[in-house]
Amino acid sequence: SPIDKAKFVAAKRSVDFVEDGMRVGLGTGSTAAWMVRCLGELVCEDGLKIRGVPTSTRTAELAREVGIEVISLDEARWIDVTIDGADEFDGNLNLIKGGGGALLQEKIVATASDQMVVITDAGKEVEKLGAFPLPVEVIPFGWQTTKSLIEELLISMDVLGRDASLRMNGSRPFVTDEGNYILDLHLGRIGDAHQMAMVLNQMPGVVENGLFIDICDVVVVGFGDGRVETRD
Ligand code: DER
Repeated sequence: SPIDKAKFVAAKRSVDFVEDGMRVGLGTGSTAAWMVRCLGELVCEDGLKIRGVPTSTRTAELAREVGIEVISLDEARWIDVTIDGADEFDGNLNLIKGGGGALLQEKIVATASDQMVVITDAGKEVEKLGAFPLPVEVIPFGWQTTKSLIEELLISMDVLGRDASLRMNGSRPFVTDEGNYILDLHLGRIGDAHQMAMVLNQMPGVVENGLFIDICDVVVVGFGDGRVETRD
């Protein structure tokens, strides 16, 4: 499909940021999966020497499958470049991430990197963040109280919508790699993303949120016709 083509060409271009000897943060999601496959080819066919730091168990599995040496963030200590997807990005390269439920490890790995490169199809570019539901990772203990407190807090915030919903996996709550739950906030439009990110993480029970503010350095945008544009 045109969207798959767009994701593939963005992923293919993004591996230009990877050099021999690098520690590479490996993102999560369908676009990042293309990037992992492209890197695997370079490792197996061109002898590219890299160590991959995955942002989810499923990315770790795929990386091993395609022949990439996987190490933990603790072993890597620091990362040269992280390549990951996003659900939305705006003109300041601020992001909403977490559609795939890996936002906690993704944000930790991205923050521990010299450079963060985001790869997306063109449909992810927005004027204002918030049309995509904002994922918030919460510990399971007291999650309904946390949800109510967040909805109450949102009343005083510059947003269009204030509903939060527990992300489900079939008939049970979705559980993250760390064993936490995710609340998706249906905000419609976030007036001040920096403030929203700060305020949410002050809430007891909240582990992390999907707003990536001042973290992304470059966005590589793929189009259905095979074109690629870079935003930095
Ligand atoms: O969960 C995530 O943050 C993923 O990177 C997601 O936002 C992008 O997934 P996609 O590449 O499958 O659209």
